[in-house]
Amino acid sequence: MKKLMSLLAVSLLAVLLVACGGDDNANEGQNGENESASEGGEKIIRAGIGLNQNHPQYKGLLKFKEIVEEETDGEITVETYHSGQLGDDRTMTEALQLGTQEVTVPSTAPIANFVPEFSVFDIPFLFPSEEVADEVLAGDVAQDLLKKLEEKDLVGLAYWENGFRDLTNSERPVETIEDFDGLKIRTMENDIHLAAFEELGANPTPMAFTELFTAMQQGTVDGQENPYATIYLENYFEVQDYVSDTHHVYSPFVFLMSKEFYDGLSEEEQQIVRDAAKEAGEYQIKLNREANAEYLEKLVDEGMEFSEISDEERQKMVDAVQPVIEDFKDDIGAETVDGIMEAVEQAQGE
Ligand code: KDG
Repeated sequence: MKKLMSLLAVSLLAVLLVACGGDDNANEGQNGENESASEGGEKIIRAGIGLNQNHPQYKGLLKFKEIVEEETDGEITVETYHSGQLGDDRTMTEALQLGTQEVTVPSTAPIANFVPEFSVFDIPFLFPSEEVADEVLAGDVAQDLLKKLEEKDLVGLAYWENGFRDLTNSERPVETIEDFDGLKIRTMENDIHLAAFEELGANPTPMAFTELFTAMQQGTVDGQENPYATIYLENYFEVQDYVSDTHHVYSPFVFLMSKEFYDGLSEEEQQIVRDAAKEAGEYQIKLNREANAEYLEKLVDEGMEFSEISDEERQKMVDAVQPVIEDFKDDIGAETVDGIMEAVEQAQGE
């Protein structure tokens, strides 16, 4: 009953927002008074994300809008929504399945609730670098995973980048594995993340991104983990004191489209949205890496205390979470785990 009420509340909010045409600046000229994804032949893409308008993810979405509207001479228009205006990663993905929204770009972690194989990317310490991640995500195993989404009425058009995730908290500096002890850490809604932080000695709790800032502000959780760009651009330095370069997971984003909407496009339009998602993705990843390189310093300027994790301590963390891989291998699918791990080794030239 509670889930139905919250889904109804989110849908009502989403409809109200769409009726108002979303982010006024980005959706100028939109009449907004439409409930369906097409108006008099013109097709409308309602694209929503959880992060705010300053994040490279939103800049990527605006680039997608620019390309699609240009390439289709306005036959397809894109309305963009940020900061969870249309809901959180799970409710927006469900909206794509229902056909009440056309695009969202969640992390792989919440997508695993729809296609379990996507949890492979949330195996801690899987990717040693962004370069290796790029090569693996462009590879056959990762590209085939995108096709699995169609079984769930979703179309995966491209991988974008959230990035390497780092820990913040308001209790104490985290430099050793012992420092995790009992910390109440918010994780994304993903069982592997929960299990990994339990193995590290923390007390993890899954939570939607849209609830995170308030939870830290009210002390419901002590900390969280996200890339530096998100920590800075979402102002987490206002409610967190310590940041550590745990780099414990590399999070890809997946550019998702509603299959119902995609199937309703002409072949030419399908190619345009596919190419646009890729091109805008390359642009987003470039901005994202510049942001993540720049924002740690800004976090320290804002008063956060930075702790560098030594290789020795990081190895202890890597060892501590190894059981998680064996525990979840069957849930994810052994073929997918072996395929991605092999691709990581090949990309590292081993
Ligand atoms: O827009 C994407 C966000 O909603 C989410 O994926 C961010 O990494 C994230 C988190 O911690 O939930």
